[in-house]
This record gives sequence, C-alpha cells and structure tokens, in this order.
Amino acid sequence: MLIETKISDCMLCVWDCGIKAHIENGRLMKVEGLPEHPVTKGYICPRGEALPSYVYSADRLTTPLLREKGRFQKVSWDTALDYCAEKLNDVKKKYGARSLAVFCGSVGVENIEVATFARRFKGAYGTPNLLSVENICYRTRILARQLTFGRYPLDDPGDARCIILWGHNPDGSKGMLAEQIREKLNDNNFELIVINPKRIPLSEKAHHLTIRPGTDAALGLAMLNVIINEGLYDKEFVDNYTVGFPELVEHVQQYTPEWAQEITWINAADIKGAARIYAQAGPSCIIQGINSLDQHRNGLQNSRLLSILQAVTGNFAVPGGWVEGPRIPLANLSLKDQEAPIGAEEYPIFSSLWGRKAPFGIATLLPQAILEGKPYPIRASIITAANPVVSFPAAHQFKEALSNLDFLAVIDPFLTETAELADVVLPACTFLEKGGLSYVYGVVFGEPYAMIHHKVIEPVGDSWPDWKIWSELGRRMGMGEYFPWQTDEEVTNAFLQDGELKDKLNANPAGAYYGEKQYYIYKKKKLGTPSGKVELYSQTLKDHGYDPIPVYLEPGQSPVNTPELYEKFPLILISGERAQEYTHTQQRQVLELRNNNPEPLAEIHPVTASKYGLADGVMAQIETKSGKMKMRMRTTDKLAPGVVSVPHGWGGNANVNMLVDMDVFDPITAYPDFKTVLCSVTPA
Ligand SMILES: Nc1nc2c(c(=O)[nH]1)N[C@H]1C(S)=C(S)[C@@H](COP(=O)(O)OP(=O)(O)OC[C@H]3O[C@@H](n4cnc5c(=O)[nH]c(N)nc54)[C@H](O)[C@@H]3O)O[C@H]1N2
Ligand SMILES: Nc1nc2c(c(=O)[nH]1)N[C@H]1C(S)=C(S)[C@@H](COP(=O)(O)OP(=O)(O)OC[C@H]3O[C@@H](n4cnc5c(=O)[nH]c(N)nc54)[C@H](O)[C@@H]3O)O[C@H]1N2
Ligand code: SF4
Ligand SMILES: [Mo]
Repeated sequence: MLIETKISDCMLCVWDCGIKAHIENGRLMKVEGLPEHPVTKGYICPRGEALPSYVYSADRLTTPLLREKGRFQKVSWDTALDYCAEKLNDVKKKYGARSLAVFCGSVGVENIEVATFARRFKGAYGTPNLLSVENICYRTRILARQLTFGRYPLDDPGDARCIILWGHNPDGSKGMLAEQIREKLNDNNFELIVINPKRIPLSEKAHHLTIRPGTDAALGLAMLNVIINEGLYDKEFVDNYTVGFPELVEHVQQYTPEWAQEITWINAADIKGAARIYAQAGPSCIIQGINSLDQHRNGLQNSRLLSILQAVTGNFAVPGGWVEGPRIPLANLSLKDQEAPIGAEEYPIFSSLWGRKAPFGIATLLPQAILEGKPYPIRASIITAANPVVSFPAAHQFKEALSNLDFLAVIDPFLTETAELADVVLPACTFLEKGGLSYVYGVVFGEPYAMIHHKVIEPVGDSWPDWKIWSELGRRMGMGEYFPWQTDEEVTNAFLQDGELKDKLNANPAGAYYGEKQYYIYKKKKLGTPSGKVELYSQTLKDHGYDPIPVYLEPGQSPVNTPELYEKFPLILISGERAQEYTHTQQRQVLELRNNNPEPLAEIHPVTASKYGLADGVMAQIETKSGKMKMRMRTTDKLAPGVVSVPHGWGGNANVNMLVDMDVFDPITAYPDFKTVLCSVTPA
C-alpha cells in the first residue's frame, strides 16, 4: 500500500488554512491542520476535517451535462464545449458581446485561478460584464476604508488591548480569530466589547451591547460624540494627519448617547462605557462583521463610521489597530475592458475610485438586465463557483431571470439549484484535485500570504480544473492566443512572473507570509486620499452627492420608516449568521457535517415565541412582504426579543433569500438591505 502525506491548503473558505493530507493508494483518507503554516498554525475547522467526504461525495458531477428536451444528458467534454461555443457565438452575433455576463461567486475570492480565468475569458470574449459577490460582500468595507485612509488597512489585533467584535461571531465564521481572542482574554489587560443583537459565545467574557439590528450607525455616532466631547481622542494624530475634524465635532453634537438609546435599544450609560473603554484601553481594533453592517441601505456610511472611530482614536497604522501590509507581486492575467460593466454609471464610486477601476459590475442588477433589458439586454451567462439562486437576495427574481436566458452554462463540482437551470453544466474539480497558487490578501490577520497550492488527488470522474475549462472553451471560440497554458504548473508559473517571489514560494512548502506591516505610514508619506491625509470629511463623497460625514438612516424596513409594514410584520429578521459546518450553500451533502447541523433552525427569544403562539422545536411560518416559508424554531434567550435570526445557504423551501428583496439598497454600492427585513411568525 502506498501511503503518502501531502502538504496543501484548504480553499473551502477565505481563511485558506494549511493542511496535511493523508493519502492511501491515491485516495484521500484524512486531513489535519498544518502546524508549519505561518498564519493558520495547525488550525482546522470541521469542514476542513471533512474534506475526504466532501471530495468523494456521491453527489459530485463526474461528466458534463447537456439539457436535451428538458432533461440533462451525460455528454462528452467535446460535445458540451462545442455546444457552449456555438451558443456563445450566436448570442454575440445577435446581441453583441456585452450581452454575456460572467458570474463568479465567493470561491473566486479565495481561489485566484477560479476568478482570474473567469475574468480573462470575459475579456477575450469582449464583454465588460464580470459580476460577482463583491456587490454584496467585502467591497463596501474596502471602499469605506479606501475613502478614509487612501488604501485598505486591515485588522491587526495581535497587540490590541481592546477588541470590538462589531456584528461578528468568529466562532462561526473565523475560528482562528475566536481562538486568538480566547487566548487574549487570559490577560487582565485586555477588554472585549461585543455589539450584536445576539449574545455570541464570546459575549460571556465581554462587555456585550445588545443592539437593535440595522442601527449600528446610531451607536457609532454616539460613541464619537462621547469620545470627542470627553476629549478621549488622539489629539496629536487628529491635528497632524486628518482633515475634517472641526466638521466632525460639529456634526456629532446632535448624536448624543441619550438620542442613540432610543434607537439602538442600548442604555446611554452602556454606550458611554463602551466608548470610554475603546478610546482609552488602546491600542484598539474594531473587527467588523462583513454582512451585518454593510448589507444595509446606509452600508458604506456604517463602515465609514468604523474607519472614523479607528482614526480619531489613533488606531490607524499602529500595532494592535488597523494596518496595511505589502502587496505580493503576482502577475495580472486579466485583459483590458473596452467599456464599463452594468451599474458603472449609477454607482460611480463602486466602479471607480480616484481612477482605480473595479473589475466587476453590479451583480444585483442582473435580473433587471435579463428581464427588462435595462440598461441593455443580457442574454447569456456563464456562472462559475456561485449559487446565486440560493445566495443572492430576491432569490425568486434571480431564478426567474436565469430561467429566461438564451443560454446559461454553470461550472461547479455539484449540481446546485443554479446549475439545475442551466443548458450546460460543466463539472469542475475541487481545489484538492489541481495544483495552483493560494493567495490571501490579509483577510485573516492583516498581511498577505501566498503558497504554492499542491495537488492532493487526481480529479474525481471526468471533472476538470477551472483554468482548463475556460481555456478549452476559449480555444474552440478562436481565442486560443489568450489561453496558451496546458498544465497546472504552467498556469501557476504564469502568476509567478516575479522570480524572487517564485523562489521564495518554492523554498517554503507551507507558504510565505508577508509580515512586514506598514506601521506609522502616515508619518512617512502622503496617504492615497486626495488630501494626502486621513479623511474624516470626504470631499469625494460630497462631490458625488453623498454625505461627507456619515449620518444615521433607519433601516429600509423599520417600525419608524415603514410603520404600516411594521403593523403586519412586527419582528425583525436577520439572516446569515455563519455556522462552522457550512460555507454558504455548500456541504449540505457531507454526512458528518450534516449530522451536526441537520436542518435550518430559526432562532427567536422564548418570550417573543410565546407571544406568537410558538415554542421551541415547532414549525413556524415566517413571512415578509416578499414571501413566506416554513422553518423549525429554536428558542434562545441569547437573541434580543423581537428579532428572528434565520441561517442562509439552505436551498429549496428553506431559502431565506425568498424573504429578502432588492427594493431597498445602498445608493453608493447597490448593496441590498439584506439584514433588517420586517417579518411575522405564526404556527405552521
Ligand atoms: N463557517 C463559515 N465561515 C464563513 C462563511 C461561511 O459561509 N461559513 N462565509 C465567509 C464569508 S463570505 C463572509 S462574508 C464572512 C461573514 O462574516 P460575518 O458577516 O462577520 O458573519 P458572522 O461572523 O456570522 O457575524 C454576523 C453576526 O452579526 C450579527 N448581526 C446581525 N445583524 C446585525 C446588526 O444589524 N448589527 C450588528 N451589530 N450585528 C448584527 C449576527 O447576530 C451575527 O452574530 O464569513 C466568512 N466565514
Ligand atoms: N440571506 C443571506 N444571504 C447571503 C448572505 C447572508 O449573510 N445572508 N451572505 C452573502 C455572502 S457574504 C456571500 S459571499 C454569498 C456567497 O454566495 P455564493 O458564492 O453564491 O455561495 P457558495 O455556496 O459559496 O457558492 C459557491 C459555489 O462554488 C462551487 N465550487 C466550489 N469549489 C469550486 C471550484 O473549484 N470551481 C468552481 N467552478 N466551483 C466551485 C460550490 O460547489 C458552490 O456551488 O452569499 C450571500 N448570501
Ligand atoms: S473551511 Fe475551515 S479548514 Fe477550510 S479554510 Fe475555511 S476555516 Fe480553514
Ligand atoms: Mo461573503
């Protein structure tokens, strides 16, 4: 028997943990964390441990599928790709290249090959329309930080003496961080503040503020009011390295803790207490949930407030605050666009900030482009590494739109709900079945990390790596010059045109970590903002007609904003708290994970439950203005009364995105107001 251990990394989610894969006769048997990994240091979550069951799942697609007379037939790669090429050429002839949308999901964030080849193909084909999860995830906070600091500084909590977990539960979404915080909690000189409508596991050792969902800006403004009026800000930093402080001082006067108490459900005394701890215990690091604050009609401004808090307290570019790392010099394999993608005109800052162009359009505009031909018709799509029918808001609209295309191809290892709508499904192999490059820009702890990603097993069935699928399709469409590579290694080398980087990665099997952080950068050079300083007041936002300093806006649906809706739907629905077992819509087929988390459960406070005739374990109907569904309830006194928390990623009748629409959105980024939807619950 041939027994081997291979070093690689897990690409099931953005944290990209190092792994040791144990293989017997070519079959993956067991996966462990990799202690030598410079960032994850042996950490592994249940999904990583369950990788053997994931890759060998009976549900894996093993051949291409082609829809014939309404039903999928197994076909050869030649047949499937010839069909795709013919259809894509037809669409181009009939409607022009821009009528194709290439759509890439969150896997594209952690898997550079998946994203790069999707992007390269769209460039070669000539469409500007690359759509991605960026329009519901991450981009808002990146933009908010760029607008404030000129670049994108990341959380650097290692030396922090105060951490605020703001709308974030790392035990579900960022296991390594949860471990790191638990270690820090052993130190008497460390303070943890949790801002969340739910008491998370880490709340037990924290100052916990139970907030009304969607009101974080009111809290942030009131904290600024306290910090400024009590003189707790960093005067030296503010005076020398920021612009707009006098305007900010004036602006926050109206936002007193007493004002915020009414809005946020948090006592004014607790707001003051949290502001004082945060400003005085420093260095302090706000660790921001990605979804809770950004997916809001005022999401960019919510994120801006956190940047302003970090700035006035002097927690920018210091150890324990927010800091930027260096860039890793990877080759850019994308091709130039001839025109802007959909949404660029309506969302100019999202699409291009100070000439830095975003490579993607506004994904939530896709249904409108397909169904209404606005701003022009999109008639074909290739969706890779995404399951928008389950993961995007207004799921029914996405489903209807994708069903109305002239041509839809889906590239995925599994037959997802989105793939079920396709004309052709192309089986991608998983990351364990291909070699490549792993690259993480500091989503973990503030610095970039890269590693040669080692192939662990041969592709399952007749599945192919993403690069090969796009390349073979490209060659069939006369675009072969853009896809010269034939092997995983050639593709990896294409990214590694910088010889020094290549040598460094080859010399470090567990990867290279670019730990040199750019501390006190503001003392050394002008920042990348137009003023060269930290912009508390943003002239750029003002010039575009937005608030230069954030204001508070009620959530799109709320007792105050839409009282008539509130009468019918008196509870607040939040969705998408992460669970260790699943990445979004994935892994439901992996038995050991499913056994631990067998069905979606909607959480509710026991008092709220009994008010509406419900009890722990019963089925309830959850209804919003957009739709209704049935789900089992779990009562927990950890969640604020009046709130219902529903997990995302479950398909079919448990798809929470059937309850969420796209009517209300952030005017700067088009992010939907995903989190604070009014709902009712009744016994099913
Ligand atoms: N296991 C697992 N990990 C993942 C993922 C996954 O699918 N599975 N997805 C990854 C991705 S793509 C992302 S974007 C991140 C998401 O990461 P986050 O968005 O940080 O998600 P969570 O850590 O679950 O934290 C969300 C918390 O916000 C709280 N919350 C809800 N509404 C509000 C509100 O209005 N205000 C405040 N203050 N809190 C609120 C919820 O109760 C919940 O505890 O996770 C990543 N990690
Ligand atoms: N209600 C609600 N909805 C949400 C959220 C929420 O908090 N609440 N969160 C949102 C967020 S932050 C995000 S990022 C999105 C995520 O939305 P998506 O990216 O659409 O979700 P995933 O389930 O991760 O879809 C990834 C797909 O890629 C496939 N895949 C895996 N590996 C490969 C590969 O190597 N190649 C290819 N081609 N495919 C592969 C998987 O099988 C899966 O079908 O969900 C969003 N949806
Ligand atoms: S799924 Fe788990 S093991 Fe894999 S990268 Fe994410 S946190 Fe790490
Ligand atoms: Mo995300």
